[in-house]
Amino acid sequence: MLADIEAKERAALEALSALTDPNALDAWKSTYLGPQGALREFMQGLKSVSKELKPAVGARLNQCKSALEAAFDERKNNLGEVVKGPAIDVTEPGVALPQGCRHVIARTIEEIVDVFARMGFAIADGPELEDEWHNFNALNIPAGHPARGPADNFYLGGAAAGKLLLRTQTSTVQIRAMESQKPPLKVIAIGRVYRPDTHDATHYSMFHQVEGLCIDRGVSMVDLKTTLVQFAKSFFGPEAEVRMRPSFFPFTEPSAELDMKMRIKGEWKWVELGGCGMVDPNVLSAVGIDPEEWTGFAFGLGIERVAMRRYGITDIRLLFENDARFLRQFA
Ligand code: FA5
Repeated sequence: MLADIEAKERAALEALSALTDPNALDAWKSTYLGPQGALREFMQGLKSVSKELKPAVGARLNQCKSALEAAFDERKNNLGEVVKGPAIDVTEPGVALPQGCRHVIARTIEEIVDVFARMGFAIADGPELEDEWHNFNALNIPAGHPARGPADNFYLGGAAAGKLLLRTQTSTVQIRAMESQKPPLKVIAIGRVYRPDTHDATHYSMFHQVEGLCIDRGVSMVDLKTTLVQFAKSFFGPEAEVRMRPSFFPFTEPSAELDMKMRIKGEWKWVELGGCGMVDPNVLSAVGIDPEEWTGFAFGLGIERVAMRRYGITDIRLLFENDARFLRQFA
């Protein structure tokens, strides 16, 4: 019987190594290791083996079973790998992953923050979803003012509900900063603002603004202009200049439109960047700051316009189309 076991084991191992189809593995297993398989037959034959030989034959059968099971497991793993695909050649050059880059607006924001931080401005923040107090009332824009109309604002639930809207300007953060901090204070706020403007080369319905606010004793227009001149020179280079044209904003008095002289395609031109002025006494009173003791200046610039001028981008829509070929140019 020992010779038969030996022969069967050899036959089983040869059959196993000849297998190439993983689906044939199960058939092999039931032929040799299954309940009706060859090994089982030997086990049943053990009954008729003489008492003296039984322990040796039993031990040989157990050894044969372990050997076949181990060989089966190994073959199964090998065939499994063949099915998964060809082995990886680690010496092949890899596939380079495309490298991303920061968006030109994100970069511009970082550069603006850097310049104002060096001038001693802290960062203030506020929500994009605002109430009427912060977007209008506290900014001296009373009920019934045309700027509060539904054509100029994204109200939630329609103008009639009129409680919450997407902020139209970062000037809302002026109010939040003055509500939460005592003067003197010197902050900038950067963020998204929303207006139902028709999209064209210089207008978008969502864009970014940088707001500046400085409240102290004896602050004047001279401080405002000095700050903006310093910003222009640090950001655009020593030849940059700013100029102010008289304008109107409900929350500043006097108010001005801010132009910067920039090099556009090699030529120096005046470009409008935003609004500015001295904080209106009504605004200071609305947040509980005594306008007899404190004065302040504020400004608000459109960041897309700054970036467009700086990088010679002629259409604002390019900034929001997410075409990687366009954006990669400014990496
Ligand atoms: C304001 O938003 C005032 N809050 C600015 C201000 C702050 C004045 C503090 C005084 C004191 P204005 O609506 O002009 O002002 O917008 C400021 C700038 O945002 C514009 O000069 C322009 O650069 C940019 N801007 C305005 N509308 C759009 C738009 N639809 N798309 C892109 N940029 C815009």
